[in-house]
Amino acid sequence: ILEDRPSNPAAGDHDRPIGHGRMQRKEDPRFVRGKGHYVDDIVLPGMLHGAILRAPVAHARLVSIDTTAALAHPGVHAVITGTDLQALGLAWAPTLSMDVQAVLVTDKVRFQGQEVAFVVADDRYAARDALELIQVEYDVLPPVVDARKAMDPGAPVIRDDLEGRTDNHIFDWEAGNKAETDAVFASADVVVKQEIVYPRVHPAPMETCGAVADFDPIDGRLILYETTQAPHAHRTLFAMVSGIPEHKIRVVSPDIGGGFGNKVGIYPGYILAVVGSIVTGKPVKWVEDRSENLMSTSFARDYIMQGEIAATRDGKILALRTNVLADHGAFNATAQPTKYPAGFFHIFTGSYDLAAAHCTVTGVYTNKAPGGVAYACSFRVTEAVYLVERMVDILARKLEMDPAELRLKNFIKKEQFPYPNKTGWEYDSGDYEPTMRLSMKMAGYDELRREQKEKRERGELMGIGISFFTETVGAGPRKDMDILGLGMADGAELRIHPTGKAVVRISVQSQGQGHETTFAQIVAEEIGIPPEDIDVVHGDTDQTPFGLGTYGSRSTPVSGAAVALVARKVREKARFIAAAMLETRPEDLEWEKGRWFVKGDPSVGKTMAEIAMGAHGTVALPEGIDGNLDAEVTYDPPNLTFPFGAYICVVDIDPGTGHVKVRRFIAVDDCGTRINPMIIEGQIHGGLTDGVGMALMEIIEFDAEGNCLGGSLMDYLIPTAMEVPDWETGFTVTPSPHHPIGAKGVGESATVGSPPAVVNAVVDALAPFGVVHMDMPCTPSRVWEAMQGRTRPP
Ligand code: PCD
Repeated sequence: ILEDRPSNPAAGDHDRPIGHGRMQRKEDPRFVRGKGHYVDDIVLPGMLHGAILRAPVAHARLVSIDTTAALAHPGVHAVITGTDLQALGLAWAPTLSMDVQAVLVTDKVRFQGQEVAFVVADDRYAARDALELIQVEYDVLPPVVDARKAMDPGAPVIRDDLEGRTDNHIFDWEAGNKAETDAVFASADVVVKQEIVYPRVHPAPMETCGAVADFDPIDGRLILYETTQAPHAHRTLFAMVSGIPEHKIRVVSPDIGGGFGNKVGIYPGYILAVVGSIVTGKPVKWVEDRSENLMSTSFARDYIMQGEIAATRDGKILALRTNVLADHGAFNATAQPTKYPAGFFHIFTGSYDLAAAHCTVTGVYTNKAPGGVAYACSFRVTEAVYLVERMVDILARKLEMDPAELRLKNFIKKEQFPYPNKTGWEYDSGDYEPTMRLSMKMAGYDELRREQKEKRERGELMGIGISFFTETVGAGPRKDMDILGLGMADGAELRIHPTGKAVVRISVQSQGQGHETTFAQIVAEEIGIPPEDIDVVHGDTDQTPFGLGTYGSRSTPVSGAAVALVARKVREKARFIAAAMLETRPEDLEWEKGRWFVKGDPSVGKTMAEIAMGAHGTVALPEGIDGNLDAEVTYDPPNLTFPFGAYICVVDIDPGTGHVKVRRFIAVDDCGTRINPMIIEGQIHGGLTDGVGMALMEIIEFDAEGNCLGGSLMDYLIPTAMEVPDWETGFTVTPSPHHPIGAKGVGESATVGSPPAVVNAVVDALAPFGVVHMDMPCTPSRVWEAMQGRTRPP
C-alpha cells in the first residue's frame, strides 16, 4: 500500500511524494463495493419526491398554466408555479455572475428545458405522471440561436425582464495593451489569422444533480443535502435569498459522483426542493434525469475566437491578439471571480515570452441554457490554451517550421520566473524546456516524424499534435478574487485526540478527487501521524470551516496550503507541550518526523501520540498554551499556482471514412510537489479522456428553433475506454515558491491541455489536403468534409 514507485524513472529522486506517496485511496473501499453514499441514497422519514415541468420550446411568452388536473392526481401534495414563487419573493434568484435567473418561469420561457412548474408527490412516478397533466399555453417567439446574430438590430430581446434592456449584450471586457499590440503587429514580418470556435460542451458528470431538502417548521432549521461543489457558498446564498438565517441552514454534500464544474452553481431544482419542503412540511427529494442535466444545467465553452499571431520570419513570436464572442445563454450564470467576466481567459498568452498581447471578450444572451461553467477548467483557461496552441501550430505551418521547434524557441525561460505576462498575471514558477524535451523523448518524436513522412508517401494519414499549456489555478488571493463578494480564502481545523488519532476539517468538498487520502497525507508529512490515523472531514457546513469550494483545481493550492499550515501550527504547539512534559525549554527541542526530542540527546523525546495525551493530561502547561492539541487557520493565497505540461498526440485517420483513431498520447505534467502520484495519474487519465471527447465527439448544438440536439447520451457522445489509447504519462517537478509544500493544482490540467494536442494532430494528418484548421469536434463527417476542401458554414 505504501509503495513509492516513481512513475517516471528518468525523473529519479525528484519524485519524492508527500506522506506515503502512492498510497491507495482511503475512499475506494466504499466506492468499489458500491457503498458510497450519494444524495439519491438519502431516504428520510415521510420524504416526498419532486419533479420539474420543463419548457418544450426555446422562446415563448407564458400565456397560462392550469394545474387543476395535476393537483387532483393521486399522491400529489403540491404543484408550484412561478406565480406561487412570486408571492414568496422567490421567483428569481441571483446567479454567480450578478445576474438573476428565473427559478420558475413567470413571464417568458428563455431556453428549451427551462423550469416551468414543480410537482411534489408521494413518489417519483406520481410526480412525473402529474407533470403531464399540467396544461400550459405558450405564445411562441422567434429565438436567438446564433451568438453572431444576437446583437443584430431587430434581434428579439431575450432579457426584457431586466429594466431598460433593448438588446442582448451582457458585457465587454478587455485585457492587455491594445496600442502596444497593434504597433507590434503593424511591424511584424508574419501575421496569421484564424477564426477558432470552442463549441458548447457539457461536463456530464456520471451522477446528475439533485437535492433533499428537510425544513423543520418548529425550530426553523433547514438541512439541505445537495450535489454541490461549494457547500459553504451555497449556504450563504440560500440564507440571502430565502431569508432563513444562515446559522439555521446546514448544507451537506455527501459523496458526489463527479462534479467537473457542473455542481458549482445553484440550480432552480435545489431551490424548488427547499420550497417544496417548506410548503408540504416534509422532506422533499429532487433528482434530475440525464436529459435534464444535459439540457438545463451549466454548459461550458461556447467561445467564438478571432485569433491573430505575429512573428518574425525566423520564428520569434511577438504578439497575440483576439476578439471573442462569448455565448452565455439566457441568463449570465457563469461561475467565476467577480472581477473577471471572461474568467481567466486572459492567460491566453500561454507559455510564450511575448512583446505584447491584447484581448477583448463580448458576452451575449441567446436562447440557450445558462451556465458558462468552468468545466475542468480554471475559469476559461481551456479556451485560452486551445486558442494559443492552435495559433502557434498555424504559425508553424505558415513558417514551415516544426511545431516543437517553434515552441522551444519561444518558451518563457527558467530565469524569467516569476514571470509577469502581458495581460497581468505573474506566473509563479516554470521550467518548460525539460518538460517539452521529456515528452519528445518519451514519444520518440524524430522517429514519429520519419514514420509520418514515409506514410504520407504511401497516402496514409498520420498526424502528430503537440500542445504545451500553462494554467492558472488555485483561486485566489482575496485582494483580487471573490464570488458574489465572498473572498476566496479557505480554512482548516486540526484536532489531535488524546490517543494520537487526528481529524482534519477542510473547506473544500471532494467529488472523487481523493481528498480523504491526500489531505491526510499532507498532515502525515507535517506531523508524522500515519495517514490511516487521520480522518478528513469535508462537505458538511456544520462540521467544517468556511471556504469557497472545489473548482478551478483550487483545493490543493488553497485548502492544501491551509492544511499544511494548520499541521505546522499543531507541531509548534506540540513543542511547547513536549517541553513541559520533559521539563525542558521549547528551544532545546528538535523535530524529527513524528517526535520532538532533546537536542543532543535523541533518546529523550516525546512522540506526537504522547504529546497528545500530555496535552489533555495533567502536566502544567506554559502560559498561553491551552490543554489540547488542536489548531485552526484561514489561508489567503498570495498568488495562484501555474502548473504546466507538454502533450503529444499521434492519430491515424481512415481516408475512406474520416474516422480518427488516437493511437498514442504522451502527457508530461508538472504540478510542482506531488502529493500522491497514483491519484495524480488518475486525474490525468480522466482529464485526457475528457479532452479526447471534446476534440473528437462532444458538442451541444441547437437547431434553428432552439431545440437542443445534445439532450441525451445517444446524441451527446462521451468517450469510453474504447475510444482512448493507453495513456503514457511522465512528469517533471517545479515547485510553487509560495505554496507551503510547493504543490500546484493538477485536477484540470489534462482536460485543458489535451484538446489542442488532438486537434493539432488531426490537422497535421490532413496537411496533404491543405487543411490548416478545423473546428471541434473532429467527427468522421467533419474530417471527411475537410478532406474534400469543404468546411461547415459558421
Ligand atoms: N494532487 C496531488 N498533488 C498535487 C496536486 C494535486 O496529489 N500536486 C491531488 C489532490 O490532492 C487531489 C487531486 O490531486 O486529490 C486534485 O487536486 P487539485 O488539482 O487541487 O484539484 P481539486 O480542487 O482537488 O479538484 C477539482 C478538480 C476540478 S476543478 C475538476 S473540474 C475535476 C478534477 O478536480 N473534477 C473531478 N478531477 C476530478 N476527479 C474526479 N474523480 N471527479 C471530478 O468531478 Mo472544475 O472548475 O469543477 O470544472
